[in-house]
Order: sequence, then C-alpha cells, then structure tokens
Amino acid sequence: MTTYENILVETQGKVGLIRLNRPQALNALSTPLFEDLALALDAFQADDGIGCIVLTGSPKAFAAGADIKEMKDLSFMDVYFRDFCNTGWTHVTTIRKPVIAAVAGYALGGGCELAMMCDFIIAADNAKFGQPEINLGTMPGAGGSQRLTRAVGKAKAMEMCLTGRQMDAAEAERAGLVSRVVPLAELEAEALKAAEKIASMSLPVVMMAKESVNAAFETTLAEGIRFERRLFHSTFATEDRREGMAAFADKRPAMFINR
Ligand code: CO8
Repeated sequence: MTTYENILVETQGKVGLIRLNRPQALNALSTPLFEDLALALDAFQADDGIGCIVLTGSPKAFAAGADIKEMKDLSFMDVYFRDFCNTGWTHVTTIRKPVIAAVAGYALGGGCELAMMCDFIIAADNAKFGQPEINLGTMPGAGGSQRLTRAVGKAKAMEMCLTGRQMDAAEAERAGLVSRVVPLAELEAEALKAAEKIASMSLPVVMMAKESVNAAFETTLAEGIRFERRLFHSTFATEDRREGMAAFADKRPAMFINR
C-alpha cells in the first residue's frame, strides 16, 4: 500500500481507513495533506474490495482547520487565481462510495468543513465543532457557511460563524450535525462497525442511496422524490435486489455480489 507524508492509510476487511496525520499541527489541513488525501480516496474508490471509507484524525484533533501558517502570507490574487479551497480541497465530495467522518477533538474551520463534506459524522464525546475563521479576520471558505447552516439551521450556524463559538459533541448531536456520539475510546471501533455494515450491503445500491440523499440538498422536493423513485426502480435491474428479497423470503442472510 502507498505511504503518504500527511496521512496514514490502512484497510480493515472491506473498509478503507484514512487517518489525518500531522500531529505537530493538530492535523491542520495543508495543500500537501489534501493532495495525499485525494490520492488515497481515489485509490479506495478504484479498489473493488472496498465498500466504505472512514476518515479520522487523532484523539485530540480531527483537524484544527486549514493551515494558518500556509495561508498567512497569501494575497487575494494568490487565492483567487489558484481558486484556493476549491481544486483538491473538496475532492472527498466527488467520491461515490460512502465516507464516514469519525471525529474526536477539534474539528475547526476547514476541519469542520471537511467533516461535513463526508456522508455522516460519528463524534467522540470530546469532539468540538466550530467555524472560528472570524477570529482570524476571514470566514469559512470550503462550505462552512452553507453545509453548517443546512445541518443545524440559521440560528446556530450564524452564531458560530459570527462569534467563532464552538459546539460540543452533545450539542452537535442535538442540532443534527452528527449522527451520534460515542465514548472517545470506542470511536474508531464504532465507526469501523458502521462502515463494515455498509460494506456488507450491495455497493451499487449503497451508491444510489447516497446519491439520492445528496440530491435532497440540490433539488426541489418534487424533483428529489422523482429522482429517488427512478433510482429505486433502477435497483430492480440489479441481481442484488433480487437476492436481497429472495434471502428475506428464504429466511437466510443475503449474499450480495455488487451486480
Ligand atoms: N494551522 C496551523 N497550525 C495550527 C493550526 C492551524 N489551523 N491549529 C493548531 N496549529 C498548531 C499550533 O500553531 C501549534 O504549533 P506550534 O507548537 O508549532 O506552536 C500546534 O498546532 C498545537 O496547537 P496549540 O499549541 O495552539 O494547541 P492548544 O491545545 O493550545 O489549542 C486550538 C488548540 C484551540 C485548536 C488552537 O490550536 C487553535 O485555535 N487553532 C486554530 C483554529 C482555527 O482558527 N482554525 C481555523 C483556521 S482557518 C480555516 O480553517 C479556513 C478554512 C478555509 C477552507 C479550508 C478547506 C478545507
């Protein structure tokens, strides 16, 4: 398996695990880190043996934001011409297999944005989410003002973006930002368990379900429901849908073959 400078990568059965690994900077998100992350995500996307991906950090930090030291001397023209935060940084949103963010410690600024780019977030009880860019004289640049608002509503998103207030794990769960909170010591095991469960399903159908949920953020209700119904119809073209229903009727576990 390829080794990277800023991330650690391993597979556990049908799950690809990516660990952000810049401990000296609380996993601050640098351009080289995003380059590593994109390569690792693409490798798992291309690997037929992988059905789900888990993205995690360290117990102290998922990621404490974009790398401020990398950004501090950039000019408007530097960021504008390079379209900083667009090319490369949002690559995870193009991955068609599910990606679970397992978040412990700080998920701030770009770290919170990266977690929200994943399909869902499982949080450790020490997780802290925030968009503190306002303290630096800037603002969210990789979807924070948009995805956070959709996830937790205007009141909390506005307060967090304008004051930099952080949300703890319990509040994040109440507000709908994370799917659930688990004790820190169990975070990785719980995220892997969820990922293994997903990876045991029919991958094409999992990909359709992911695409359908994501459509809810881009379309009207009527269009979204029409899109969902067409994908639902499509599952009837798969051998896995036939197997899933036959296995239920036969009272045996389904054996999906990703066809
Ligand atoms: N960038 C660079 N280095 C960082 C960052 C960061 N975001 N966060 C922490 N570090 C470094 C510190 O400089 C320190 O390094 P050194 O030991 O060399 O001084 C090391 O990590 C440890 O950090 P602290 O000593 O500060 O640790 P504490 O436990 O005292 O504090 C905090 C932890 C509260 C998380 C604190 O480090 C902090 O406030 N960090 C900055 C948080 C922040 O402002 N994040 C937003 C950054 S801007 C941003 O994300 C814009 C997003 C744009 C799009 C991104 C696309 C994905």
